[in-house]
Amino acid sequence: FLSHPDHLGVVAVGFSGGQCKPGTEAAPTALLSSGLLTQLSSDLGYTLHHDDTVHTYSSVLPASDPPHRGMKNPLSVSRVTEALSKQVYEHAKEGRMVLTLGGDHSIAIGTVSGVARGVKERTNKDISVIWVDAHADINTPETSDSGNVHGMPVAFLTGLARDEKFGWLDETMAVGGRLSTRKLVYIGLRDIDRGEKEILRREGVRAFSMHDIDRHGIGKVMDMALAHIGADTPIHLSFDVDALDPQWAPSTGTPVRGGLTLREGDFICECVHETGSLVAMDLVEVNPMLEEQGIDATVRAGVSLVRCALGDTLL
Ligand code: B3U
Ligand code: MN
Ligand code: MN
Repeated sequence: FLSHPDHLGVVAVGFSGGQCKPGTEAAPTALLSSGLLTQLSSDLGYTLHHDDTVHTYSSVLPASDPPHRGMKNPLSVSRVTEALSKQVYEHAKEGRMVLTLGGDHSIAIGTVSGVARGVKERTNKDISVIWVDAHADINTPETSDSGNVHGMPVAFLTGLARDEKFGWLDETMAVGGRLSTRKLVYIGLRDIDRGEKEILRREGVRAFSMHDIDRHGIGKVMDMALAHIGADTPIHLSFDVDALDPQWAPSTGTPVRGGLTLREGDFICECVHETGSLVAMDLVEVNPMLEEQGIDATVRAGVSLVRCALGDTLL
């Protein structure tokens, strides 16, 4: 699905307004200074398209941003994801693979809509999204207890939630940027709000929880997840580092015990790479400020996941 599979667009997003803990805005710098991009170009042979900037979108951030329908920082999230959606779209429409380094998971409103639109325009195909996360991030403003928009991106991307402050998203969806709930697969879930469970059930979303992984093993789960997506479908992998067990990724805003091992996370990424259908990856929710001891581990885990998704093989 890529006209330039060895060309990689990289967008570094220093944004943490989708949740309340400062620190995720520092993740791109931490990931980049660990040498991630050098590894992708030297070891894996990608030609990089990167502006050497960690974007903070300060020029579009509003002076005041009061809560709206319970959402915190609604206008900031909207403006940042609007700008990000355009950046990602520019890479996707050129037929490049796109890597976005977050930032909290609210930024996926920008990445998934931008990739979906770019891929649709170029290939007339709808993307599938593999959402690897401890959480389903499918709250609507009304079902959310926290008001944090990083718990809502999937609801906005699928049109289950709409808001006038996100008017740009309606326009982007109208030109191919919408995600169907049928084209969405979750892996790693273990902390779902009551309202989210109802949405997942009602919409019949394909979801593999930690229970499913314990029962079948990650190998079988990946077979089932990829079978649901089907061959010949471009895949966007949105990887929340909190899908990993806190043992492997402690430096994240809402860690939940009982998660994936690093090897299981890497395996998911390797399987997605093997399909040859990967068009974009997000790595989100790394928070280098949270746990002194865990910084190195979480950043290293993130680097490993990206390398595996982009084609680093064991042998
Ligand atoms: N479902 C909860 C918690 C949460 C979602 N995403 C993260 N945490 N990282 C909420 O706030 O919507
Ligand atoms: Mn998430
Ligand atoms: Mn999460």
